[in-house]
Amino acid sequence: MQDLKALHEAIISGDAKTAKTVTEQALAAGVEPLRVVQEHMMPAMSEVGRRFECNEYFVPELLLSARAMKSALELIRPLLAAGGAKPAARVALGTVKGDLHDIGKNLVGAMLEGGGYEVIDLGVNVMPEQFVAAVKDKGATIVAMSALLTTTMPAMRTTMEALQQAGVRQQVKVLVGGAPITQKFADEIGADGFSESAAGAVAAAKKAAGD
Ligand code: B1M
Repeated sequence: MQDLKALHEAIISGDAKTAKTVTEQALAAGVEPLRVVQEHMMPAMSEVGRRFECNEYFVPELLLSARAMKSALELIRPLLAAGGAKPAARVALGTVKGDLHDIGKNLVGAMLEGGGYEVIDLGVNVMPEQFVAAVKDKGATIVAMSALLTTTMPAMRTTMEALQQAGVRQQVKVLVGGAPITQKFADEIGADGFSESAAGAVAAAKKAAGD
């Protein structure tokens, strides 16, 4: 059995090399990819967040931990995304304006791809107009927005308004998620779907699209 405690520790200490090596070994030993993420990587990031909150960690430590998590996630992402047949729909995915957090968004993208969706990843700090353009010019029928900061939650509402003003709101389903987002907030801004986890995003997309 792989000692995945080492992965947990590597993420907390920002040791990308060890995080990658331990993940490689775990996957080679047949540990289920989603288990590695949910049971080891995400709790490690929660601990990093806790340390940041009580001033034990500062932004440089957050960056190192995020880099360690991303390097391990790079190995897992293709495995989560594998197996989709023909795309169910095209999803424009991004972290909203003002927000640079992309680890959760990337996981959501991988899960959606694994669930058979074609994902146009617009990246981070995505302006409302960029979401609109993805619908108009790239034919996205689902808009999926992620926010990690309470201060960037309003950008979800602004994006909803931009979709409305551009006359494309009726032709898309909008999904929202991210640590501070709740079903109540999703309802308030008129989103069609909400999920608190990356795994749940696929079910939320299917439900919103009536699949
Ligand atoms: Co920042 N940060 N950060 N940060 N950061 C948080 C979010 C914070 C909670 C830390 C804390 O105080 N405990 C706090 C926000 C507080 C608040 O808003 N109330 C915070 C802060 C304050 C900040 C800065 C303002 C710090 C500063 O500069 N003073 C700054 C803001 C920068 C900006 O965005 N403009 C900042 C910067 C950063 C880094 C760049 C250093 C780095 C991000 C690196 C990166 O993403 N490339 C970072 C990190 C790493 C974190 C924490 C520690 C970890 C986030 C993470 O990756 N989690 C975070 C604390 C925490 O979460 N415990 C924190 C792991 C990831 C898998 O989970 O993203 O929640 P998460 O995604 C989940 C679900 O939320 C969901 O699925 C995912 C998997 O299940 N989900 C969706 C996400 N999107 C979804 C979309 C969906 C559905 C589900 O449908 C569309």
